Amino acid sequence: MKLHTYWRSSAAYRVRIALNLKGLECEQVFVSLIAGEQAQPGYLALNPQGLLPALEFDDGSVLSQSLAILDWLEAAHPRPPLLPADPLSRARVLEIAHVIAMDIHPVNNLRVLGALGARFGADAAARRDWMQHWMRLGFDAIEPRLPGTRYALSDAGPGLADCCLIPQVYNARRWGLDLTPWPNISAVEGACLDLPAFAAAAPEAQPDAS
Ligand SMILES: N[C@@H](CCC(=O)N[C@@H](CS)C(=O)NCC(=O)O)C(=O)O
Repeated sequence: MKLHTYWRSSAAYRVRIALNLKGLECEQVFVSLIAGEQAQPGYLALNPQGLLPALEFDDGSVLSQSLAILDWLEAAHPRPPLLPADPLSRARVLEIAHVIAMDIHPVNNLRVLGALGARFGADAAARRDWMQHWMRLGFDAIEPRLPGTRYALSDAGPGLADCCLIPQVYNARRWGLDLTPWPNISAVEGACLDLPAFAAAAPEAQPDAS
C-alpha cells in the first residue's frame, strides 16, 4: 500500500494515525499542497478530486476520502478496533468524527481559503477569523459530548474520533485558536499525543515536513 500524503494535511494525518494504531506498514508518497501538486495531472489520474489523502493498493487501485479509508481499514484490519461494537456507542464515535470531517474541515480547506482570497479579497486576518469561526462552532459542539474519558469516548484506547480530533486540534493551534474554552478536548489531545502512534503521525514528524 502507498499513502499519498502531505505533512500538514489533516485528512492524511487521520489516516496516518489509524495506520499506526493498527500497526500497518505503508509507503508514503509525498504530494506538496503548497506547490499545488494535488492539482497536477499525475495526481489527478489517481484521485480526480485533487484532494489528499489517497490510498493506493498494490494492484494500482486507489481509495480516496479519509473516512472511507478509515472505514476500509477498520473492516479489513479489525484489530485493534477503532469503533466499538455496540451500535449506539459506534454512532457516538461517528458523531464526533462527522462534526470534524463534514462540518469543520470542508469549509476550512485550502481551496476554500484560496477562493476567499481570490474571489472576495479576504486578507490574512479575515482568513484566520474564518478558520477560527468554524473551528469554534465545531469544538463547542464536541466539548459537551466528551464524557471526560482519557481518550475521546473511551478510557480503554483511542478510536476513530481521536483519529479525527487530534489533527483538527493541530489545525486549530496552527491557526492561533486559544483552546482554553474546551478543556475536555485539550485533555484528550494530551493523552493521545503521549502515544507513539500519534507522535509518529504528527505533521512535524513526517519526512516531507518543512
Ligand atoms: N473529505 C476529504 C477531504 C480531503 C481534503 O480536503 N484534503 C485537503 C488536505 S487536508 C486537500 O487535499 N486540500 C487541497 C486543496 O484544497 O486544494 C477527506 O476526508 O479525505
